[in-house]
Amino acid sequence: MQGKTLIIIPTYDERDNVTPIAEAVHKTSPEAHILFVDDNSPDGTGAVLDKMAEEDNRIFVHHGETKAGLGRAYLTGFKWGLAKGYEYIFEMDADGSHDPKCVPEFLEVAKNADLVLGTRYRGGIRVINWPLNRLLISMSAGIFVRLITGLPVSDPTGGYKCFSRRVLESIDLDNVFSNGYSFQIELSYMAWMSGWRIGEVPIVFEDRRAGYSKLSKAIAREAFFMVFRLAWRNKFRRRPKGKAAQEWLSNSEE
Ligand SMILES: Nc1nc2c(ncn2[C@@H]2O[C@H](COP(=O)(O)OP(=O)(O)O)[C@@H](O)[C@H]2O)c(=O)[nH]1
Ligand SMILES: [Mg+2]
Repeated sequence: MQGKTLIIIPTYDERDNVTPIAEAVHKTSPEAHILFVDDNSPDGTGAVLDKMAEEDNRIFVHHGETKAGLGRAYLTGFKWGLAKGYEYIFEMDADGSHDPKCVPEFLEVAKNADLVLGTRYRGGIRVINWPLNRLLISMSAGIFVRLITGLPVSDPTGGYKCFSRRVLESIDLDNVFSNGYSFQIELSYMAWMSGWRIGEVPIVFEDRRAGYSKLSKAIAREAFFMVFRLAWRNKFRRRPKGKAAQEWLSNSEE
């Protein structure tokens, strides 16, 4: 199963993180392939990645020209992964906040779900080393998203997730409009609205130890407005249409 798995890791100034993250992935998922999508990082991450890809045929690199945002990096990665025929396509941060040890667990849950989300907040709060205000914003964002859109997940802004290829094939990737935290919300929302089953895996999220965060207040603001835009696009209907809704309801009762 792992042989069909691709893990996409977007990078911007992550020179000291890329080697440890690839090693950690391959320690527990030796057959998984990794695609790094680097946006011409000023710190030279791209050159480190080229060397890694040269030495390990499970590692691939895509070089973007300029910093275009997390969402754009993932869309590039998704298209690459679909074209190469991978069955499971993951999103994972480069900075160690998403523990690669959980990959096999995501794949296990993916046997009965189409999209699997890592969750920091179901059954407790598992966030290490975040200032309280950041935690509160993140948790309130989750409640807000659920209220406005109906998306029934416990951590909609999380960025550790596993898509089955059928989910990505069903989404019009050229029409995804958001780029930061709302990119995560938008994709999960579109998958749910299409009637795909969503599973969750509890994860422990630890703030990065090396490098700096690239996600800003402007990106959080973007997410706030995008939630309304998404809901508006579906006329504020808070559940999938017709047959899809019934399937979802019967699954959620399991
Ligand atoms: N390719 C690319 N990667 C990005 C960009 N912005 C952020 N990233 C990567 O996305 C991941 C998450 O970003 P991070 O700064 O850790 O966000 P935070 O965890 O919310 O503080 C990291 O692997 C970053 O290197 C971007 O514009 N382009
Ligand atoms: Mg981070």
